[in-house]
Amino acid sequence: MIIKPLGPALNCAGRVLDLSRPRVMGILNVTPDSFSDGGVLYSGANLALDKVLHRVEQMVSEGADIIDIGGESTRPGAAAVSSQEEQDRVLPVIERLARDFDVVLSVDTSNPQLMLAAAASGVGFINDVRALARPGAIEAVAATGLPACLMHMQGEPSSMQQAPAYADVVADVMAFLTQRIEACTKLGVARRNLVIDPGFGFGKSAQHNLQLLNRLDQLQSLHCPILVGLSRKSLIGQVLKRPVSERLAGSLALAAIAAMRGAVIFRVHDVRETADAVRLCTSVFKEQVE
Ligand code: 8Y7
Repeated sequence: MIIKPLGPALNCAGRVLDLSRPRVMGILNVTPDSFSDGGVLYSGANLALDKVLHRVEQMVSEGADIIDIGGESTRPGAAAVSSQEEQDRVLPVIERLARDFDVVLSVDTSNPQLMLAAAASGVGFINDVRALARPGAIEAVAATGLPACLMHMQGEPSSMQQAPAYADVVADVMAFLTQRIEACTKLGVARRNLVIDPGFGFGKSAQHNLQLLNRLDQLQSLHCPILVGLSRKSLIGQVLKRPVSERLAGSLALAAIAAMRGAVIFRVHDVRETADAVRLCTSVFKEQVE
């Protein structure tokens, strides 16, 4: 089934992100231990700011609409970092990028203190893999007035892949997101500022991920823009038996399917290739070259 992915617009701290066409969110991990690109922006134990700036420049030139900056690895089995360490990793990068680039910055965090500090430093979007469940997170987002992504996860990264189980993964994820949307609107987050994400790979077996992707269009009934993160994920490795470095074609195929099922924001490592793939999807829906 193909459903038009036409969406509203998000006001990201004054930069308007029009969702009538798909948008690409480029991943910037300022962690020494992320799942597919851990440590590439480091020189030994220290973050190399010149590498960060070069990487962001490259993603922006390749068509990234949003840069998602994360300081806590959420790969399966990752250890938690302290709130202070997370802020020390992320805030200087946000401050510098906000000065140097004309692009929406997103902070990938579950930490309300960091949400507030990042908003004060110029981010325009909050991406929380814990769907604002930490105490004070909803209030923090409400105070910033920024759009936020609510992602579904079963369990915590340290143990989420041990035995994921659902009655019906699509129904369960939808019920969870519905409940989070209600909790957010009750505490003052505007509904138009909420984006939803089924959380591919977060407490899900390969079959759960396949069911969620094939039935992603059902999430459109929640009337929030849909964000997906499928880039290089283990689902691709499980089906194709490819290592992380050889998952580009698989990532693009899944992005195209997600676009056909109504996703509008794509969180990816490979910006240029994904932008091309989803632009072609849009051309097909619209039956128009532009
Ligand atoms: C996702 C995400 C990651 C995702 C959203 C990875 C931070 C793992 N995945 N955020 N973050 N959605 N919203 O493989 O799927 O990039 S980290």
